[in-house]
Amino acid sequence: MTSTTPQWRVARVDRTQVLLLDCGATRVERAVPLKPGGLLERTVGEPTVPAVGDAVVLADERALLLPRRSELVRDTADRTSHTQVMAANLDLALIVEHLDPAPSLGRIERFVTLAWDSGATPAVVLTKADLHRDPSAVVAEVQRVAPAVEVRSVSAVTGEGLDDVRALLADDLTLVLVGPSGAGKSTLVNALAGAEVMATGERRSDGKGRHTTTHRRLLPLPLAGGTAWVIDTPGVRAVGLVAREDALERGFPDVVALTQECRFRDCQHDGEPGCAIEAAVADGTLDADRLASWRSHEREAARQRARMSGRLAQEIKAQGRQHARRVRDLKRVGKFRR
Ligand SMILES: Nc1nc2c(ncn2[C@@H]2O[C@H](COP(=O)(O)OP(=O)(O)OP(=O)(O)O)[C@@H](O)[C@H]2O)c(=O)[nH]1
Ligand SMILES: [Mg+2]
Ligand SMILES: [Zn+2]
Repeated sequence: MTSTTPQWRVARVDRTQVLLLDCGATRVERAVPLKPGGLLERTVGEPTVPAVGDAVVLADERALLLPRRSELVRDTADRTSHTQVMAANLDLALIVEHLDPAPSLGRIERFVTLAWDSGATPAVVLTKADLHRDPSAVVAEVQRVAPAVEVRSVSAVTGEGLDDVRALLADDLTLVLVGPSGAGKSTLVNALAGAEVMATGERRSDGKGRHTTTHRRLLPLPLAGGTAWVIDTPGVRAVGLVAREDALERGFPDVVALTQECRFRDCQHDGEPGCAIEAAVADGTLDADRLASWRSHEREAARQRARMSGRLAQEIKAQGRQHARRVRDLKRVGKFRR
């Protein structure tokens, strides 16, 4: 084992407690109660809501969260600007979609942007290859919306493509699986582990109940040369974007390269002369849908950023009001005394 793995990591988060996993030799699990509000103390900074994958030190029976080296954050589409940390301390984000029914290219694009923003490397895994006539055609289609990202197809039924996914893993690497419900995330985890470590959506013979994943979970994943750490997550349909500009640039390198060829640096790609984007759409080099995605990602991320700063501004204003009230009260007391 390498020495970089922290001994304790958050394996599951519930309302009132977290389950810690000893990632050293023992693999012992241990429940630790949370503070009110589901918070856990940190070694640095205010207490925070823990995320699966967080590294923890236990000191005098107290659990302290260590700083995160990466986190996958999505917008929960709340009225307020609440965001949710889906997983922490990741190296690889496997974006899992089924080949049949057809994968959602829009969702893949969004997850690619989120993954680049998280600090992890995205890769796309298209499952249920056994149900599709021509997986390589879909791989090529997905590759177009995910340039510079590994795209693989697998079948948990035939085992086809599993080695291609294993090739992305390494000792001590942490990966998360994200994608819609029924994509086959838990099935893929089991296939990689070579054992049934997660319950899957297999319909029971009595036709009752489906074992969809309800909690995010960190598990050890034994490899030929070591152990990787895998985080399985419940399916998500919609992916709210929270992204910095550089994440968008990494998700859309094809579009960004073109913008650099526009005549004007601040080109809005809206009828300006010498616009390389419009020229590329006209000659078919750039897909109009791809351009539309890029524009909508930019708008959404900008909106999310504005909401975030709006909330921050509101908090500061509220603090200011409180302060003003206090000053007023003090003055009133002062007047009263005089
Ligand atoms: N034919 C076929 N079926 C698959 C494959 N992988 C998964 N399935 C089936 O797809 C269904 C859903 O699989 P799960 O692994 O539970 O899907 P999931 O992504 O974990 O779903 P959630 O936990 O709800 O997010 C199950 O019935 C699996 O047996 C595959 O490669 N081929
Ligand atoms: Mg699952
Ligand atoms: Zn332009």
